[in-house]
Amino acid sequence: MERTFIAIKPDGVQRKLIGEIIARFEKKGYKLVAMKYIVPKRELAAKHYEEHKGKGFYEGLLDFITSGPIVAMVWQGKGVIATARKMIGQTKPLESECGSIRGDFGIEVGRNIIHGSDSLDSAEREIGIWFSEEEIFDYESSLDNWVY
Ligand code: ABT
Ligand code: MG
Repeated sequence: MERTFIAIKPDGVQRKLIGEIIARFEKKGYKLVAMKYIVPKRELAAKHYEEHKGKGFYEGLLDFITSGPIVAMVWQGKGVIATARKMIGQTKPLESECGSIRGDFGIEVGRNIIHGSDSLDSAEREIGIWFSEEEIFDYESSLDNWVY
């Protein structure tokens, strides 16, 4: 089953959006298979955002993402990588559709609330950075038959 890495960023946590965001993914039918609440070390954040190294916003981005607790998660289900990106919205909240998380709750690109992997490659890479195999729990659920 497909998996993606989702993180509620420090602004999402501070703005009390944890429950709202998790509820959206649960109600969609996706399964939470891993979760941790941490203040990321700069080294971890740098690995996560290595594709942006050298860009003007990179150091500020690392300052921001390491500035407080985040909720790091792995969500599982059919089409979850692309669908999570749709549920999240565009990088710039003001360009995001209403109904998406950033469209409903965000304004600034540097305060865009949530992260979601943008491809199968990045999902696998990011899950590997944030979680070990033993921290991921795939479990049988009686609801599965009603979602699929
Ligand atoms: P992430 O989910 O954080 O990866 O955002 P997304 O994939 O939608 O957008 P990308 B391009 O990966 O941006 C990563 C973070 O960098 C911030 N950013 C990006 C800026 O601050 N200025 C910019 O011009 C761009 C392109 C937004 C993203 N995260 N935050 N916070
Ligand atoms: Mg990205």
